[in-house]
Amino acid sequence: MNMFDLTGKRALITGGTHGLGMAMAEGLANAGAELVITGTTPAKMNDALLAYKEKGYKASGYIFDITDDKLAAKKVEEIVAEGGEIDILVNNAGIIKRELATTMPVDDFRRVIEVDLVGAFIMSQLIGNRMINNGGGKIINICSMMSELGRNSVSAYAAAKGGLKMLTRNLATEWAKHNVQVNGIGPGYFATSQTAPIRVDGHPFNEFIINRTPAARWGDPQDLAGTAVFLASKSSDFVNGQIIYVDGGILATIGKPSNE
Ligand code: GCO
Ligand code: CA
Repeated sequence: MNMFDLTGKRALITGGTHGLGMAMAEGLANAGAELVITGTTPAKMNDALLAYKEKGYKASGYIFDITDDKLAAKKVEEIVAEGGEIDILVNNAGIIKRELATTMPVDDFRRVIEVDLVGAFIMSQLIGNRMINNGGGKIINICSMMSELGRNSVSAYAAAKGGLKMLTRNLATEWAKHNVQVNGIGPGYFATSQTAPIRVDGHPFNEFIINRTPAARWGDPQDLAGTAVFLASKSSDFVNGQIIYVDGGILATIGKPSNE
């Protein structure tokens, strides 16, 4: 018996049209899962569905804003009616605004909390209730280094991702007895479009991250797939409320001077 087999499972990945969401979706699909992707940009969705199809995965896409709870409720009904219940939910959709706290517009702060934290709650409530009725399920919240650490200019994102870590523990507390495992993945610094502006060659942040990461490199989105499969599979049936940091060792160390 393959302890990581996801055949017959349906996985919904929010923001699964690109980046880390896409890499995790592909990992789940390689393990046998059928994909349901949400996004907010039709053009990106078309490209993503084409890419999934080319790789031979079964995937469908739905465009909606996860922070609109009434709309999200309708969409989840539609998703289930069209293809069946969701066994695995990956709360991956997220945004970031980089601005020092002294000048961060309050509306930007609110929006980041809405998408990265409230959106994950809305989707967890909608699908978690169904999982409880169906006898179980898996919820994976995509956290961050900023679930643990601060950094100049990301106050809203850190507040949201720290909140998402605690939401993970709280949902695990309430739902473990219903056989719904709620856990998180905390990616370190990965090469995605989100980090593109700070990853350019010669940018001081690029060197800083490579020096700050014991593995001495940016993460490749593929580095997340196995952890996602583990947390989506029966191998993690007694794992509840954990955040697995996939960070090349960042959280293990205080770091080192730039000349070492
Ligand atoms: C930043 C980065 C991070 C990463 C990631 C780290 O500006 O510091 O964008 O926030 O995206 O979440 O774990
Ligand atoms: Ca099924």
